[in-house]
Amino acid sequence: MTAPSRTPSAEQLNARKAFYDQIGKQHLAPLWERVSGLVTRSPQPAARPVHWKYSSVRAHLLQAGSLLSAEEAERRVLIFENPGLPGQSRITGSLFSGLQLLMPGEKAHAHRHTASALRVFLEGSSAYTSVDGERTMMSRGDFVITPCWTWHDHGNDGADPVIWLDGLDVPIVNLFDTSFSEGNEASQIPISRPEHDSEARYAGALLPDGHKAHSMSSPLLNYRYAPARENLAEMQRNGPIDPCHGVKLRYTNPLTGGSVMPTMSAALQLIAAGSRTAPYRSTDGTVFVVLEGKGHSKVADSSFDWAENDVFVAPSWALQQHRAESEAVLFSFSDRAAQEKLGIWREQRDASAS
Ligand code: 1HN
Repeated sequence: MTAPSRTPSAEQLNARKAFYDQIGKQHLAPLWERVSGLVTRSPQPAARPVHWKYSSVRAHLLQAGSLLSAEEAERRVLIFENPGLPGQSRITGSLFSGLQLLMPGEKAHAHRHTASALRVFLEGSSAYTSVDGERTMMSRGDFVITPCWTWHDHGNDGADPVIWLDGLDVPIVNLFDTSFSEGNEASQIPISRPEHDSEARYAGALLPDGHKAHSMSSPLLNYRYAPARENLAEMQRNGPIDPCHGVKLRYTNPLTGGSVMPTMSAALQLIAAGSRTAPYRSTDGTVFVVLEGKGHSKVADSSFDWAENDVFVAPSWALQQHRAESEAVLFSFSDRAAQEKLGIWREQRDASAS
């Protein structure tokens, strides 16, 4: 037990203040003045719940398309910037996200960086991304990964604008001061493997005999929407339905069963028309992308009415509850993979109790 503390006199407080000023010049600070802000009872994210309507972001993105080329921009992306983290290019405390536009015929130059990236394809056709010599054509809802330090370039060979969502672990890489990046002489990396080769090898419940993992990321480049969507529909028919999530599938590295990349996790869930999920929270600030349906979410004190392609954020430990007006499919991603490796990830499934 600590002895009851006496209230310090004005004189004592002045003496302490003078002391803090004095040691501050030596780059020292008193923990006892800081500890409550450093070690909080529960997460206190600066990131706020936030919702972007696709129709308005899309209009701005197309406007960007008329103002500069993909070549000039290198990546023509409008950043989702969390209003609790102004000017920091972060959608949550640990993640970057934005929407990328490629106009017909445009290409995005090859480069690589230590940040890992993921993409969720939203709109357009005949677009590809190429990762370390394998090209994959992307369709709506496809989930594509670009692991750390892999060469990647993109292109739109179709007749319409192409839009996808990018998610990167840039704030994590920068927290550790480990950002490296480089461009390539070639604007496109030569294709060294047949298109969709990784799907042939890794997308079934089979693996190449004798294969050994040589990376911490999944060898599968493109997780197709169509089969995942069918799986959700069947799970929905067969049950059971999870009270907090509806039916939910996590994307995994087929070699390990773990997350697709070391820092980021992704999932796909279906919420039946007219149903409502139970209050839930977890420590991984999560970005939701609406792939199908219309609905409503409560995140902490905020309420969002969402529709197809909208994006919304549930910050760390914020209570979340979703209601689907029509059958809804939500893609989501977060830094859960990193938190689990560090042993600090938590969830609360009966979250209304507290
Ligand atoms: C990046 O390389 C891409 O390759 C997209 O498409 C968004 C945001 C920050 C840093 C690098 C891409 C990015 C990015």
